[in-house]
Amino acid sequence: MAIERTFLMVKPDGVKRQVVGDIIDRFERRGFVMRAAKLMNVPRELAEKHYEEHKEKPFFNELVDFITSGPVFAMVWEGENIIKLARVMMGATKPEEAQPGTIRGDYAVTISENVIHGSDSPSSAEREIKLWFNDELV
Ligand code: RTP
Ligand code: MG
Repeated sequence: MAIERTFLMVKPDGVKRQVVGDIIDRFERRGFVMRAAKLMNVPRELAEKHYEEHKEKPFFNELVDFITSGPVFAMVWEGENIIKLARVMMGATKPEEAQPGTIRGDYAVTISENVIHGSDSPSSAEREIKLWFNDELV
């Protein structure tokens, strides 16, 4: 298994609830390495590009409204098999399927305000890292 990079983002609800430190701690304890990070307000155009795979879904506007509603903490993390393992650490999208011990299972009870985003495949990771960090990568 090769060393991978993934894009993770603490969503506005997670930043407001001050769980950024806990989330960083979980990934550091697992042995992953942070390669880039920034606290930022999300321009609507960036949010729409980020979630473009969902643009025909009924929840798209609500999703973009939510992601642009307050600062997010965007990050690039690196490690062995991190794309899949980060998704496991995040927990399922549906709150009733998010296991206790996962980030969403510990913090989220709704499908819309679910604390964290993580790339879902190598191609998404590559696209999202370029989209959010462009030339800023360390
Ligand atoms: P994310 O992209 O944010 O990491 O979440 P995900 O992969 O677990 O889920 P995805 O299917 O990509 O959906 C993106 C976000 O859209 C919201 N959603 N709402 N109302 C609904 O049925 C619904 N379905 C999805 C969620 O907030 C999800 O994180
Ligand atoms: Mg997704």
